[in-house]
Amino acid sequence: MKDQLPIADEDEHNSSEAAWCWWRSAAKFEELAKFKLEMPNLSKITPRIKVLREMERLALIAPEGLDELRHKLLAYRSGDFWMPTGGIRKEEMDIPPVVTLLLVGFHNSGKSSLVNLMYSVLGRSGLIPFAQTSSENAANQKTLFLEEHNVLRSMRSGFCVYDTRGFEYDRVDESLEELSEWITDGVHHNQLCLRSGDRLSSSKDELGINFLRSSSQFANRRVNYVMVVANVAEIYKALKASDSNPLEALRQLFCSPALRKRNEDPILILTHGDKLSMEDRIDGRLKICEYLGIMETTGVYDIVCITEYGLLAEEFDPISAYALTEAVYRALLMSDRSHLPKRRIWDWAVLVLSFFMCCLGAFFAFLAHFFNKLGQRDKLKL
Ligand SMILES: Nc1nc2c(ncn2[C@@H]2O[C@H](COP(=O)(O)OP(=O)(O)OP(=O)(O)O)[C@@H](O)[C@H]2O)c(=O)[nH]1
Ligand SMILES: [Mg+2]
Repeated sequence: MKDQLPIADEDEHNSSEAAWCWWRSAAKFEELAKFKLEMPNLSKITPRIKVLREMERLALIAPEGLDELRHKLLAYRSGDFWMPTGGIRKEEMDIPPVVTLLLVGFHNSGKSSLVNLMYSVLGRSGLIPFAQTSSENAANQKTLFLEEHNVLRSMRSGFCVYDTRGFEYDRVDESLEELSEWITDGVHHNQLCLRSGDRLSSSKDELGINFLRSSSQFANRRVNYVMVVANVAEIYKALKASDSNPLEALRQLFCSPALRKRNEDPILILTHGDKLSMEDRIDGRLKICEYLGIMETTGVYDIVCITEYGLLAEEFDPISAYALTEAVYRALLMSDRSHLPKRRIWDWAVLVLSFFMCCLGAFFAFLAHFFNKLGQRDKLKL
């Protein structure tokens, strides 16, 4: 592994390497090297330099770190990253058999492409597409069902990833309601995501197939962690055209009460960065993080989801491959930290008793109101 910050050197880097290390010709990159040589003056480390440093960290770790992290994920069993706290044993915790990671984001942000990249990087499936991606001009290809993916392609897999239907920028309220339902009620494979304004399929056969597909015989999963996928190119271009709606919609999604229940930020994955110039790509990330009120280098990953035909993602873009693996690893760490203790008989008894007391209270309030009204009517008659 290289022991110092690699600085762009035309002779050393072939063209494909230059493509993954896209940030190395940034204006501030030379400054980053200076920080490495001198004692860093922390006040001079701007957010832009922090992003460059983070990208260099990924580039340094990626070649050896990818295999290591992939093995950790292959060996992972639900609850493995749980830390004993509060004097409670692991058996007393409510840990699901399979940890569920939910991918959410706006239409065409790249959720299904990200799932395919996970199969390629983690399940070593080459380029077989498992999730249906949308082509920009074919509306009927968008994801309409929730899909459960075992991206490691292993029977012992300790986690699964859910691909969801994309939200619309101009219907954020409806999207947040749908998200809240997924988080509260759980999700299952092939769950149909119907929205007002959807034209239901007229063909009887298709209706039958849709009904069977969405059968609730599939296991219901409690959502353990959420990853928000955002199209940085779309948001940044809109901002440049003085349209802040996509960014505001992303903020509402990212900060929605449903995702705040555990008081932790979801992981943010920025896709489509390859459609921007290098400076705009960094600028887009900074603007989004600033608007969302999050650190530009913690829990945020810039991942390009497309692969060149015939190449595994890790050969084509090892840094995106590593960043994706780290994002999944981080999501599992965070979800294992958030398990709650199992409910015991006593907890259930208290819950039932509180419910009963509430009902009783409501009943007496109703009686008081009723007799009060009756008394007033009798008084008027007298
Ligand atoms: N250039 C580029 N294209 C991408 C990237 N990620 C996804 N795409 C393309 O963007 C389009 C939409 O990607 P999808 O993965 O279908 O998006 P989605 O979020 O699943 O869309 P819905 O299911 O409709 O919500 C496809 O044509 C992908 O090939 C990326 O990082 N860079
Ligand atoms: Mg999709």
